[in-house]
Amino acid sequence: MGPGLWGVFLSPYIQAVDELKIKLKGMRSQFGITGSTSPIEFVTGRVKPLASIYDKTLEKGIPFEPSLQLAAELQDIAGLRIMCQFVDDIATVVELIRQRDDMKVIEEKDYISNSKPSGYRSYHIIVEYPVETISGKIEVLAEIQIRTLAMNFWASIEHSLNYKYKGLFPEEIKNRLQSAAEAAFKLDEEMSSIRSEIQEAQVYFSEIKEAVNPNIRTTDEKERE
Ligand code: 0O2
Ligand code: 0O2
Repeated sequence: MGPGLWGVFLSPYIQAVDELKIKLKGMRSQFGITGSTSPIEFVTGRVKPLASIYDKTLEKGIPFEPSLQLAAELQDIAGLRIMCQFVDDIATVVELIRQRDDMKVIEEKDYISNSKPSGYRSYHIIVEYPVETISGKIEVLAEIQIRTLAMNFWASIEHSLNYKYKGLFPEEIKNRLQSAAEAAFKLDEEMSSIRSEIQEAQVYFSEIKEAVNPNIRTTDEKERE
């Protein structure tokens, strides 16, 4: 198989990543416009490099050639990543994706409730996404990984160490990574509790204000009259 065939095979994936990046970033800006805080901190995307596709075909024991089998078994050739500040934001983003009708959710993997043995945590959604090409519509699979900034920090460090040790971590490094994953989990929990504190404080603050001066009405109340 020459690179020409790979170019043709990968081009709808490039298109899908570009389009999905715009759409997911669009959700972020819409929250900005409506003045509400966005559950999305930032979005990244990539098409799986050929070298990684090659490694995956060896792992899975499938031929390294553009094929329907490859497209079906490598569900992350198109990969999007959504980073959130708080763990709760992840469920909000998942729901937003489920509700869209420009992509179809095929599978969800909850590595947040059930973290991987490595310590990895993230929420994965496989979607089917239609790409319009000059020779018609092609449905491609894309993997959307949704995680907090802390989960992302851990995963990116672990990923580079994994690369260095080719997956064969010395026992000590493995243990340290697992405890670092615990620490990241604690950080997320702490941040979540601060977030609810802030929200409780805001509700409390507005109640006090109303009690102190009942003549001050909100714009909403005025509009209802
Ligand atoms: P902005 O305005 O900074 O949000 P492209 O290079 O065109 O293919 P893109 O999206 O620029 O596409 O690159 P990529 O690598 O997919 O995504 C990188 C985006 O994620 C960049 O934003 C980075 O600023 C943002 N990013 C990366 N790390 C962090 C981080 O730790 N915190 C925050 N807040 N953002 C991060 P953009 O898209 O260039 O635009
Ligand atoms: P890369 O370099 O990110 O592209 P699969 O291996 O995909 O056939 P599985 O187990 O169903 O089978 O896939 P999974 O675990 O749902 O998703 C795989 C992707 O999740 C990985 O892609 C990583 O991006 C991420 N991931 C899963 N486990 C770990 C982990 O322990 N550490 C880190 N850092 N990331 C993880 P790739 O293709 O492995 O790599």
